[in-house]
Amino acid sequence: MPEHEITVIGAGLAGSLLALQLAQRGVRVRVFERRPDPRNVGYLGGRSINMALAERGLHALRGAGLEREVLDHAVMMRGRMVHDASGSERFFRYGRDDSEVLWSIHRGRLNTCLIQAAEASGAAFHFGCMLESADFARRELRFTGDDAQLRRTAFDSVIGADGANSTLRVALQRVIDLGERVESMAHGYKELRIPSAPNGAFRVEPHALHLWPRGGFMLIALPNLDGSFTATLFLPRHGAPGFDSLDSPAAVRALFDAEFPTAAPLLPDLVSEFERNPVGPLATLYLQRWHLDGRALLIGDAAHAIVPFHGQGMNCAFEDCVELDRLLAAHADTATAFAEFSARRKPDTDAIASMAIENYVEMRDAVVDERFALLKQLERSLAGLHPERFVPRYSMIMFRRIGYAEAQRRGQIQQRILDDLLGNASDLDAIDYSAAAQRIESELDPLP
Ligand code: FAD
Ligand code: 8R5
Repeated sequence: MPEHEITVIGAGLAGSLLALQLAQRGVRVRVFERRPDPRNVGYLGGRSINMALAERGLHALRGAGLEREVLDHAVMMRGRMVHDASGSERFFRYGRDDSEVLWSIHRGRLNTCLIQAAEASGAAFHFGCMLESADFARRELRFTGDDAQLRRTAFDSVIGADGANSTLRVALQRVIDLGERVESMAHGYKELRIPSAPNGAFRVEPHALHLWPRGGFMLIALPNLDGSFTATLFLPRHGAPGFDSLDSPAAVRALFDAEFPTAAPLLPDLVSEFERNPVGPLATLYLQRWHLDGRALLIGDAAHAIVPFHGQGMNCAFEDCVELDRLLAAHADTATAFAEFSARRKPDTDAIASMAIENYVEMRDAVVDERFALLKQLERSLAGLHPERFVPRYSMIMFRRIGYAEAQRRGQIQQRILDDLLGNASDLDAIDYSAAAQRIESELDPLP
């Protein structure tokens, strides 16, 4: 009997990492990607040029032997630089020290690096091949190429890593009910560029994620290696302020001059970029099923696209790859591996989906709230006093690999403890730290 082969749709972040992991174990793997080879034509992403890599994603890259290569081209972000409406800025560290930081990386470079490594390990890539449809009864995939010719190929098992608008998902939907539900936000986003200073230097602190929180909306910026930043405006689609009312250069200028006076001078091409760049969608995708026995499985955004506010879409997709590779290695039967993958991952992806939505509120307005600041300060003290048991939820998501669902559960316990301890107090002078210690000991096990 011929050796089982895995076919992957999409050479994006998850597809190319999975291909690398499988090829490293000697599994036969083919990848079909709609875009041309980024190594020949440059990266035609059309998506944000940089993104935040945290511990979950880093761990996956470490396992594949790529951590060094990726970090050599990353910018360390130690914390949030919050720019308030009055024009002053305040820095909030993300972790305990420089071992707990986020890394700003170039999407195209990372993707190319993964493709290169996967191919070198034996994975076969077919670029310019767009999946059109799938016939699961005949185990056949149909693609169109650059020449618009239809091509067919037989498959044993196919994995859909073809992103939020997955074609494999649409094909699966025709033969089984995936229980799909999409929750769209009323907000959208637009990317803008902060160029470097003429000498190539950064115009604002490079080692931070910059944040201009304004209650109902916000602007963020992540650093690039070349001294520039990619900024993103998150705003309601309708209303005032809202994308649909920003319909003239004067309206765009007025919003930035009024709300982001410290950012406006950093954005020389604001108006032309505003006209040129589209408003991106923000939505969460929930499916009840991700697989069809051993024939097909969805991973990454194709299975569970989330909103961006915790910077976990890629990190979570990379964690999918680690888990799937482990299960495929452990089970000779692909159907068992796919079923176990779905059962184990679903609670975790549901948890990060809801925690990502919550971080929008935290980013866009809670950072300026008094009680919120006190609770954060108290959280930091308790984390310092009880480092094995009391780890801020934010840190569990960004800097640990404990399951997202478990991080959410422990986070709820911690939030209750914090709320009870603070009560109605307006400072931390009367906090009962021994009562806190008792509750932490009894309600929170040491983290693994
Ligand atoms: P993708 O990376 O989207 O890859 C899908 C691939 O499939 C693409 O290459 C596509 O061309 C290909 N494809 C699609 N349809 C077909 C077809 N029919 N046939 C063949 N190929 C096809 N996450 C973070 O963790 N941190 C961040 O800071 C962060 N920032 C982001 C910024 C932006 C602007 C956006 C949009 C997302 C961001 N994310 C971030 C989320 C992250 O990009 C995604 O979660 C991640 O890319 C998911 O990986 P994926 O492989 O599932 O999908
Ligand atoms: N994605 C991110 C964080 C958390 C930062 C913090 C937030 C842009 C479309 Cl909005 C956002 C984070 O808590 O201080 N880490 O990484 C990435 C984010 O947005 C990305 C750049 C983005 C989709 C547009």
